[in-house]
Amino acid sequence: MSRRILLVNGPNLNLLGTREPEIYGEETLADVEVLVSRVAGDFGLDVRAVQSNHEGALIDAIHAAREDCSAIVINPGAFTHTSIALRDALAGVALPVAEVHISNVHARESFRHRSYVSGIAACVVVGCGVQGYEFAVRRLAALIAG
Ligand code: CA2
Repeated sequence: MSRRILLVNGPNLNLLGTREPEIYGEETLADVEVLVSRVAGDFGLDVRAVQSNHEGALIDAIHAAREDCSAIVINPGAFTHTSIALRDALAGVALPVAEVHISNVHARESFRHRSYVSGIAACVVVGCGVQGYEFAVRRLAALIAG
């Protein structure tokens, strides 16, 4: 079995740490990728990190994970609330998925309360800041270990 996790960050998450620190904190996307790689490394897992502002590019990256990944950590950004195509891609690759949201989406606008991804996710981490990515990796590592 592959010892790799795919880390996917969706639209606008390339801006992490540059604006809205009161909602998303001060850490950058690069900080998140370092954190995820470090935690995954503790479990003997490596990480392929992808960020895109384009729905199709995210779907292509998810499809490619079938070849060489054993789990997916994804913050789908605003596509969480809109994209059946992203959900279908995640369901289609049949890998365990951890859905992460840095902010507590349930304490925000009602349009952020619905997730098309949660129904096919192995776990959902919401409102824990970027530490949520760490929790997601730990949970997936446990699931992969069986
Ligand atoms: O809380 C999360 O992680 C979200 O997935 C972030 C998305 C938002 O649309 C979801 O409802 C919840 C937005 C990401 C935008 O990130 C930015 C970070 C800094 C500055 C501007 C945008």
